[in-house]
Amino acid sequence: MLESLRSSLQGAVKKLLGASVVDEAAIKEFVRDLQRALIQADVNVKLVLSVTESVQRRALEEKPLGGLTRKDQIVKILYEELDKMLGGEQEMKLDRGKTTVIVMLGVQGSGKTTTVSKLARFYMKKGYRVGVVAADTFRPGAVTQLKTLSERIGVDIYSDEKQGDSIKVAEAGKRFFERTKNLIIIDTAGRHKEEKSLLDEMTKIVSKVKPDINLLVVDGTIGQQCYNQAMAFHKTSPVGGIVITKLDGAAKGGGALAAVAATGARIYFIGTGERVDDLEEFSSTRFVGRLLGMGDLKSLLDMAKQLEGDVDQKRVQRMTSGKLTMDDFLYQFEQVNKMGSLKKILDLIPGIAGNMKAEDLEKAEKDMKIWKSIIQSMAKKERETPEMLNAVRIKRIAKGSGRSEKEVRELITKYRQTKSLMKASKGREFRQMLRRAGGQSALGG
Ligand SMILES: Nc1nc2c(ncn2[C@@H]2O[C@H](COP(=O)(O)OP(=O)(O)OP(=O)(O)O)[C@@H](O)[C@H]2O)c(=O)[nH]1
Ligand SMILES: [Mg+2]
Repeated sequence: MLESLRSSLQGAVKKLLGASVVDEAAIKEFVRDLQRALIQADVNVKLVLSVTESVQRRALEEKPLGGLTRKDQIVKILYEELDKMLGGEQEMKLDRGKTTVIVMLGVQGSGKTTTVSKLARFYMKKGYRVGVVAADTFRPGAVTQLKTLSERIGVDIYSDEKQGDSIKVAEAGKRFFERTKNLIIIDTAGRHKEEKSLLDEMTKIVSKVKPDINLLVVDGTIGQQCYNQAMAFHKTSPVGGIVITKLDGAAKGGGALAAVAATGARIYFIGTGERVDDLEEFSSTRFVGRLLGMGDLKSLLDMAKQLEGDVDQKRVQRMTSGKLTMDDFLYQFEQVNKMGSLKKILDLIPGIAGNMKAEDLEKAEKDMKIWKSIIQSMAKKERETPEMLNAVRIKRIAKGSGRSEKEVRELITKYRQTKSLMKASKGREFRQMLRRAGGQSALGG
């Protein structure tokens, strides 16, 4: 899917990762490569410029998060900006406890009927009781098409070939399934090429059938031209979402996605082929991850967010003023450890390697676990004033935590070193570490 966009984006990233230095010139070249890739995929030029401008600005300004190299950071920025361009997370939520009625809308040949059966299959697999309604009374053969598809997937269908009024069929179908199904999907005729009559039709159906969700089906092969359809729909449909079809092999698919997202409409699904299983719930995060050929982007971004939001200000103030309790000590190592986990996720991504060595990380993680159990066996006043830890107390703590006295002593040594380091540098080191971890705002700059 979107092969050419994928390969050109990956090419740009590879080039960046292979550069010997990441200076302004390299960043600008990277940005030019991105522009070329996106424009080729029919992403609107203005949009391309605004996205790449953000990438460039952030790449030049932002300091890498702890444990990340500058290159990693730039790839992360690209992720985030593409994710934003495609609208972020936007799942279609159904309430199993009630009957949800979905009406499909869209111009001729956009893929409505196919998508009805794809959706039916998708939700049947999730255990929904689904019924579909053949309310396209306009095109000869439309009912037969839906019947054939429905038979193939074993979904119940309501149709009435003697009824020529599509709205009557839709209403009757809704009534027919209302009590036995919890999801009713209504296929409609797509006779209109232009937006106005499509919207008029939609308004009519919506006012009569009162669906819970309107789904506009747009053909992804038309690229950024999707914008107008999606915009008109988004403005008039408060309960709507969009399905973009034919993204398999569509050279302009990237443009279609970006154009629809730019309207603020939610992209719920994408169609990726003619078969009934060729439907995917759209998650821009997952999608961008695949586009860039990288690992679990979502966990990466979550982790980065956590690092950014997690700094405990009071504690930092206390620590950097030269006081340090055992809990503070543990906290500090936990922060470092989080960066370690971030590194692990980054390692899933081919071509990216952070600064930390794997063995170091493993050891730190192991130490942390041991220290945690030891500190948990200390009395509250011992944690607050570790200076009072004498031989007797050490013995007791070792016993309580199931650790050796040697390990307890090691912890205390490490604690002392950290404390004197903090004192000597007035907490500068720790501040720096947190800053690298993205805690600037919590530290006031
Ligand atoms: N490659 C590909 N083809 C698709 C996809 N979705 C639909 N199609 C094809 O597009 C054509 C039109 O699909 P339909 O589902 O009949 O479209 P429609 O909107 O119901 O058309 P009308 O009822 O005439 O308005 C069919 O040949 C489908 O097989 C998709 O995701 N990928
Ligand atoms: Mg149809």
